[in-house]
Amino acid sequence: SGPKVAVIGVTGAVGKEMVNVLHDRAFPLSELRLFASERSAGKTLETSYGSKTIEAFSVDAVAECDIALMAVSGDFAKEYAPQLAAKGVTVIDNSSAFRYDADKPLVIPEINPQDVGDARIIANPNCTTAILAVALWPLHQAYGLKKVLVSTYQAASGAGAEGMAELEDQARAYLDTGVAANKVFAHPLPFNLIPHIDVFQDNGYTKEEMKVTWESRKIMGLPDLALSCTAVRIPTSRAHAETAVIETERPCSPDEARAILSKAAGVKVVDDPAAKVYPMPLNASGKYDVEVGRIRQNLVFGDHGLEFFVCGDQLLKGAALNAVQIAEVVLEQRTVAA
Ligand code: 2RA
Repeated sequence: SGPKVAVIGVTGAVGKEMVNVLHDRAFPLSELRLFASERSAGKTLETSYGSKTIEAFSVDAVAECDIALMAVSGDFAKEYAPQLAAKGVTVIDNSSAFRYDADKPLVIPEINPQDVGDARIIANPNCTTAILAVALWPLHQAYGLKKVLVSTYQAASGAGAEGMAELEDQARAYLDTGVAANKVFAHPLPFNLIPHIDVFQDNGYTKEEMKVTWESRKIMGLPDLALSCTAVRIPTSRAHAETAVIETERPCSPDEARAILSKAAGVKVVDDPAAKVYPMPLNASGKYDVEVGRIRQNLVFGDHGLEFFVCGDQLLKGAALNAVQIAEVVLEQRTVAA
């Protein structure tokens, strides 16, 4: 009686995690179908649901399902998500294709589940935005956000399974030969960092950086929020880290902020610097909650400012988990299965 669910792009890093998360959260599906390109069709994938055969994507085949989780390129999503929606499928899309369309909700369930409404296409945010916003939102509710300055330290997984593989291959090659050839990233990543993610815009920011501004505004319903970001790729595997400095409308304190964040959904406070306890990508990997620590009064904004460090699994809260949480919201809000 539960919905039939399709995962499209199941051979990618995010697609695989979508299947794991559906199973781990016991999503009440009646059938799970896995789709990828012709190249992977017919292959068997070992999943938490057992061995499953991958099907070639076609609109007609996916239209037999009620919900489709898409982990594909923006171009693919632009072409096919509307066709699936027209056939009654609820599409949750991980690409950036629809995030900025005024008539398509962009949702983080801890923040704006009400925006799902009766939309047939729901956009999943960029990983960097999701990990940041889930920590910013409770602080906004308590203090009112005035300005936000963000710096990111982003894992190789943001560039997909190929990015993770390139980091490992390059690290080995670099140690063996002193040379690391790069294909996925603009430069060698091991023992380096690259202040360049996605394409440069006319204003000097990269698209990745602008995504954090545009998406945070839309999700939190703060169209004029002053937020800027510098996004940097670093040689970690699958958890993004970010520093945020916030200026607040009302006075704030680190102790109170810690108490607020400890009660916030999707957030775990990890903050005992004296014991060397703070968020780190290795510890945040594989976790659903984003970890927040190094919470302190910001030196520039004084009692109207805080500074903190947040780490979150790029493939989970940054992608697959948030997508499955949106599907859960859809089920709470409407009947999707016949
Ligand atoms: C990255 N934000 O880390 C991108 C992936 N969505 O490259």
